[in-house]
Amino acid sequence: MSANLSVLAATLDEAARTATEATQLIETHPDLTIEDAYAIQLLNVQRRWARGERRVGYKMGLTSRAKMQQVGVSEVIWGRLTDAMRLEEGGTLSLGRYVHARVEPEIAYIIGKPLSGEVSAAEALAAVEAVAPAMEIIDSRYKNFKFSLPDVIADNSSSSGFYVGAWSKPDTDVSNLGIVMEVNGRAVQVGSSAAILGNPVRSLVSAARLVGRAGESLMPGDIVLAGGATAAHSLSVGEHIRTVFQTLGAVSFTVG
Ligand code: OOG
Ligand code: MG
Repeated sequence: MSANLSVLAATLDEAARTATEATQLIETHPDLTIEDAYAIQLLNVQRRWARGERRVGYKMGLTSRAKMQQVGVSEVIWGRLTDAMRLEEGGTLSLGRYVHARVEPEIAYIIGKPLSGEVSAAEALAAVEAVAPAMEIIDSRYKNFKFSLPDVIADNSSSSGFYVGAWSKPDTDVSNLGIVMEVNGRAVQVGSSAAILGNPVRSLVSAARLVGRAGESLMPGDIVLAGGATAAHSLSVGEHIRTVFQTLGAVSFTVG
């Protein structure tokens, strides 16, 4: 199977680089396991590193019911972030670089102390250096944004970009913050950070466990995106997206 995994990885890497749709891997490989899928994800992140991108952290996915329902997959997943995915807050996003990009409100953590394996919420919080409001650009490479659990994991959990706003102190309470995502001034998604596993710190606990299982650790300086708090919004050219987070501030960009 391993020779095959690199062929499958190459297909997804090509789809991401050229912003073209790919067919779901399980259509041709119905036996693809979760383990295979994470192996494919790692192969493609290694390709990115080989092209000069740098590791900057992790993203958690499907940590809220709204997200699980929107994509029809209900397992917490994770992916890897590189510096090339970081987008300039307040800038213009070129939609042509993506297959069918969506945006979702997230909470970002920056890690101050290594964290891996089974940790308590208190231990996870103690490892946080700062928290910030964030938005993630997700762009499933699969046709119609439709995928199975192994498909989405192999596709680096749809990760393609992220915006981070101003950092706040690590003891800022982000357990239940109101969130409003606006498109051209009109609210399109309204929610709370509590939608993220009841408290976004639980996403950090899951991140430590899941990356630990893969032999990795959340490291000082790493950014961790806790997962979308609401369903994602499909982007169109001309939209100004602004998400306001109670007490943390706002994050915005324009779609060009
Ligand atoms: C999968 C990625 C999920 C989140 O925050 O829940 C995700 C997808 O929706 O394409 O990033
Ligand atoms: Mg997300």
